[in-house]
Amino acid sequence: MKTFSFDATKTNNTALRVGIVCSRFNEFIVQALLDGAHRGLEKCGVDANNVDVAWVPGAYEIPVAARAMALSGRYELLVALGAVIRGDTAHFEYVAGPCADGIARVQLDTGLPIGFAVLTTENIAQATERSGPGAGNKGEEAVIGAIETWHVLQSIRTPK
Ligand code: INI
Repeated sequence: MKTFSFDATKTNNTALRVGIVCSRFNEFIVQALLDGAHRGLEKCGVDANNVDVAWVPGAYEIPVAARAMALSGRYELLVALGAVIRGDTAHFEYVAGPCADGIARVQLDTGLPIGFAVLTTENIAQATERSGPGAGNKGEEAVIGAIETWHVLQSIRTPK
């Protein structure tokens, strides 16, 4: 029996190339998620020179940018960062649903792991809680989760 299980912070990740898609809507929250993502990359030992960040206007545009990054062949894994906050406009569902569905579709169509930290919250306080400098920053969690998933997929494809 083989078991494929990894602690991403204990694997060798220096050569991993990471693409991050950020949405500018609610930018102060997304910037805090990006700060968390950088902390996660550092904890996992990813070389900062191997990380690209693409900013799009809103969460609705994240899937198409993630798809372009995935199809470029230049990244082992991607991370999606955004903040959809219900109070902001009436079309919360029209943005949050397609964003999540689109990212899931890109992930399955391309086979690239995509860490998902597009917050969908009722208010700014909930979004702030999930994007702070300490534990529980969803950007940091998404990076570490995507790296873990990449190692699992590698092992499934080419078991040692
Ligand atoms: N985009 C977000 O990222 N978060 C939101 O909360 C949001 N709201 O509430 O409207 C939002 N809308 C913009 C959308 O993502 C697109 O950028 C826009 O519709 C242009 O295509």
